[in-house]
Amino acid sequence: MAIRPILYIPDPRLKQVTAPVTEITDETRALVKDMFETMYDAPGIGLAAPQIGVMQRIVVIDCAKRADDAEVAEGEEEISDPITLINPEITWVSEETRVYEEGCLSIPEYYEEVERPDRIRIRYMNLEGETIEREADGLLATCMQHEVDHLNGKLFIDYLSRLKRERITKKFEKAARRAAE
Ligand code: K2U
Ligand code: ZN
Repeated sequence: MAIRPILYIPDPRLKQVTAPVTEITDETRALVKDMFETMYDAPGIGLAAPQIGVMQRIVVIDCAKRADDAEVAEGEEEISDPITLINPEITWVSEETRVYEEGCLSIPEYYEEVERPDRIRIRYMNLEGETIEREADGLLATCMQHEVDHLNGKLFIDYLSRLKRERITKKFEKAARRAAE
């Protein structure tokens, strides 16, 4: 088990389309364990493999409330609901949309409102190789769409105005140049 470094923009790997998983191996299982450990440590409620530099179509998610979540009442039991999505495909989206203030572990400390379909149907393979098709709504649907975007090299800032997007990317490009000096 290892906490892996999370890539920040403008790393070009975050803009690449990732490759489907063709076989679930011990290496895949070890990678998923590292992805969950990295996500919980961040902390986050989702993480896509390209965010740790692995260009495969793998996502981990856990949108359940945990004791460290401010909304969890004192004494409420700590719960978690880890979901592993291999080769996820969104097969249907609702016309109804929902606006959520999104952030991204690869674009730290920036939060902007993004409008996305409120309900989705998603098909994926789990770590046991079973094909799952399920519906999701609310925050889980937002998170799933955010993560599937990562697998296609798309970031939440791509939904913002060019002005807002460029203001954010310029800050990270400047920081990357300084780090390279
Ligand atoms: O993919 C990532 O960068 C992790 C994202 C997942 C996410 C983004 C927007 C909306 C929902 C999920 C987050 O940075 S995880 C941090 C977080 C925690 C609670 C609520 C929203 C975002
Ligand atoms: Zn993200």
